[in-house]
Amino acid sequence: MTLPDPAPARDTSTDTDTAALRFPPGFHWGAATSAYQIEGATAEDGRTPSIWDTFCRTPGKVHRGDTGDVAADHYHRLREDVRLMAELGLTAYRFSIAWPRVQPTGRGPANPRGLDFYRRLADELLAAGITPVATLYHWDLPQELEEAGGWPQRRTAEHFAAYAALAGEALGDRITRWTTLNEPWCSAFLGYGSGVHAPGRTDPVAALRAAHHLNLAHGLAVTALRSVLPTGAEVSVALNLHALRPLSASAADRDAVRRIDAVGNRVFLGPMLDGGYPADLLADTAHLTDWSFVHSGDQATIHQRLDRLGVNYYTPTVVSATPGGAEPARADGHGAGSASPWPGADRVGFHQAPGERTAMDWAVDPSGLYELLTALARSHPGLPLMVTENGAAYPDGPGPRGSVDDPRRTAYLSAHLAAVHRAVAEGADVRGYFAWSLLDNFEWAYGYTKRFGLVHVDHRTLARTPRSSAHWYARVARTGVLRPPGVA
Ligand code: IFM
Repeated sequence: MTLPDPAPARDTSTDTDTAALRFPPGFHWGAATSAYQIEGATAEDGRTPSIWDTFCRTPGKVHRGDTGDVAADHYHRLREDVRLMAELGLTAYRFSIAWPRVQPTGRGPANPRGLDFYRRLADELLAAGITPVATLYHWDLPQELEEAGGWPQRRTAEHFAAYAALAGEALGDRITRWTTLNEPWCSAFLGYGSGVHAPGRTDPVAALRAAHHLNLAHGLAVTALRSVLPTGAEVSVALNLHALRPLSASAADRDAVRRIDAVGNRVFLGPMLDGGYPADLLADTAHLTDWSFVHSGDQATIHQRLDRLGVNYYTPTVVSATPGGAEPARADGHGAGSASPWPGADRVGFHQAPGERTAMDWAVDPSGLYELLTALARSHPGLPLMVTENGAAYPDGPGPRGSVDDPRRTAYLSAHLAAVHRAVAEGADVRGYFAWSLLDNFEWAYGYTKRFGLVHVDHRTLARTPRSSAHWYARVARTGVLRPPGVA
């Protein structure tokens, strides 16, 4: 995909439309989570370790040595959490299925107790009038598959397709909205490139191989799901697309944008939506690999019709042709690392976007979301879009009366929803919005230090308290109308 001709970086943090905005009827109002970040119960009912269980126990990888062992204890509080969702007026809930819970070790037969948890979750959601939206892979590769080579190995894609068929077959009577992968860019380039995510490898060629096998896994899984799901079921993928800005209008900075667009966006959009890897990506990485791991027929396997494309967005990325600025791994928002997560673009510099920042140090800039949605609507007309993640970390906790006031999160969500509305008004077919996240959770290498929840979780007692942003979001979800924060 070619992003719109990028404009030089500017402060767009106040680009918010403050009039009351009505969303289309049937628009999904959701919240999203992922298994390892909230479930806990990592050693219960037959679940085996994933690469994140191992990574958390590797000294120095995760802040304070935090783990997902308990997380938000959602595994034991499923009913309470669905009740909360109903109180918040959610019409859809996006969660992920833990591969090592439903198919321990990543191969072979299903684990009935693992499947049962997701059956109960889906049943509770359906009884509350909330549409379940399941993601098959949100980064928790069974450790045994990593030991057999992980995503750089082709077999992992084949195992993933078998897991997709198994999950679809067992749960497809209740769950009809499926997403193959969440943010495969993070799995490939943070997991195998910069090493700031599990499994923590720092090998650019392994990262490119992983990206291809994640693409292949997606294509195989779409076919596998469609062969077992009822007619009318929807299949999608959720990509964290980078909204890119050059530091200046110079030709060199614009070329840096092209490089990052290739290895950040088009490495997935190309094969999934357009039927092949972009020529400039192959050229940029030719000194690293000849891409012979792409076998004949792979591109056709990956290029599957999708019912939705999920877009995850938090902040824009500002790049220049000269190294420098913020550390690359920080500027792309996922922790500092010594190795680059960008094969073929090592000499690109990353810079902070202007404007207010969240607790992740990410600039608040809703115009990036608007640009991504309108660019996708132009480049892929007829493909419905979903905002599958968007949100902000702020540390706000309970005040003296026990309530949690988080006006900055409300302002963030409101401004981004206004950007979505603007894209819809200009013709983008956006079918829903999922706030990240329902609950405060395990924020990967940051451990429990970053809080993204609409609902505050006391990590000691595990008590849940909806923040003021949750009450505000509930009003928007119930009415389908976005009013400026503070206006009833
Ligand atoms: O918490 C993560 C999530 O798992 C994937 N998308 C980005 C979120 C915030 O960093």
